[in-house]
Amino acid sequence: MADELVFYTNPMSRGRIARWMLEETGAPYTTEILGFESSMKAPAYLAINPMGKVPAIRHGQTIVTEGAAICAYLAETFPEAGLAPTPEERGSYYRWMFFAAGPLESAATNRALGFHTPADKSRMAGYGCYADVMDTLEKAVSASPYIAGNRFTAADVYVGSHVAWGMGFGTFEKRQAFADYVARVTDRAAHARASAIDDEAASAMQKSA
Ligand SMILES: N[C@@H](CCC(=O)N[C@@H](CS)C(=O)NCC(=O)O)C(=O)O
Repeated sequence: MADELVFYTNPMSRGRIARWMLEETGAPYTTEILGFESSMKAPAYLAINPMGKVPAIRHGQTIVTEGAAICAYLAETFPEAGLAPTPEERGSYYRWMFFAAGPLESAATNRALGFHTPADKSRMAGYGCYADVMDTLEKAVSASPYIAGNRFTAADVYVGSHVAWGMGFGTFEKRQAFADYVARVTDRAAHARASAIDDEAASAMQKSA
């Protein structure tokens, strides 16, 4: 029997990245929706993710947290989906997935919170400064149709989600290359399915609040 796959999320969160990736795999999974101030901080969930944050998955006895790790784990665990990198794609795949999880996420979050790296201290910050991160991202999404080459991989689920969110929430500059990349990577049935599921769950939560 296949290992049970359980997805812990909130539809108004980075859990949407993992939902998209789960839908891409085609693997059956069950969803546990958690409330931010309630079940996400309860002992049962803290045993899964001591950070009290979503997303997380449990696959059999294996727990994976962190959106990027979930994307990479699912791509390797369900190779039939064809979203893990080939040897030729591997370098760019990991490079840009880690870039998005580290420098990109930190630069965008700090900026949104009003923190700007002092020019003489950018050497200390892993992301240097926001402007360099945006310029680097633009080069990365323009170098090839997809972030790791000529075909869609799990790295596009992760990087594409960040770019789409950043543009939507105004934490990224609105550059044409970003909009074009988002349009390319989100034009997929799994993305549409995942969005519909989370939109419906979000509206049900809002109605019952
Ligand atoms: N580094 C984590 C961040 C996860 C995260 O911050 N999730 C937010 C929602 S978008 C959360 O669960 N916040 C609840 C809280 O911190 O109380 C990842 O990339 O998955």
